[in-house]
Amino acid sequence: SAVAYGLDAPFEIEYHDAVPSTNARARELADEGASDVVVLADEQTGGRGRLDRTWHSPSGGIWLSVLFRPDVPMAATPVFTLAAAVAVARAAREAGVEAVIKWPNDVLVEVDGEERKLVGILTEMEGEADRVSWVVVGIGINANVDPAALPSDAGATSLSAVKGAPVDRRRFTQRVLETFDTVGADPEAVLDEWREYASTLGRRVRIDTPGGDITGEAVDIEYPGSLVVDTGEERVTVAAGDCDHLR
Ligand code: BTX
Repeated sequence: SAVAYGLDAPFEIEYHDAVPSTNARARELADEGASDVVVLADEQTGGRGRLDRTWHSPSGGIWLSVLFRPDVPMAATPVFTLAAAVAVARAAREAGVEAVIKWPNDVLVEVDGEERKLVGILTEMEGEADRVSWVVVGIGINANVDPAALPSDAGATSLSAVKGAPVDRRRFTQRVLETFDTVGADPEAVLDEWREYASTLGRRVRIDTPGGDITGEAVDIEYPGSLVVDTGEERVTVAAGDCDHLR
């Protein structure tokens, strides 16, 4: 429970020393009818990224999934993923790590002139187009993790590596959950704070979308999380895709 973990969080906490995947466990709880639960683990033995990729989750990280049942249509859910990125970026900044957000939800920090990944976010949901049944937002934070324990080609780093000292995981987790809970309920506030931390806006980007590549200047983010790109000829609104910063 939240009390057992020493967290005064707006959700009930189910803590595991080790679990295959907090997202998988949260989905199980969703199938049992639960809501407003956070599954939290010190280590994941089968952590997952998008498209069934592996998410390395050694002991010392903050691996968590928030299960909730918002009264929103499917199309509104990207804003929760942005809210998670905002919550972690804010907590990192409070802890002295200048985190930035790359569209849509990569939380990065610059190390030796290169943007390195601190966090991965995986949102899953079920329900009808006009109303979701549940949403699970999985947040993987490389907190007190040796980057050598992470895949070398992933361009990863950790809070402890950037700070040169471990972070207080309990406090960090609490701040992330508080911000997610408060900001996440207000889409305009999410977009405003996202703009404040964004490293993508004002940059030249190339986005690999199902309909082909789009290249141009990223000028804004729009509800529920689309990037507005000025291609020189027109402004296009991109809902999803892999984004590269070109300069
Ligand atoms: P993604 O598909 O964007 O990123 C996955 C890729 O990131 C991998 O292919 C690998 O290259 C790289 N990678 C793997 N582990 C790490 C790491 N620890 N740090 C940085 N880079 C890494 C991003 O997927 C979504 C990840 C969500 C993880 C959370 S943890 C809690 C919850 N439970 C669960 O199983 N997944 C989520």
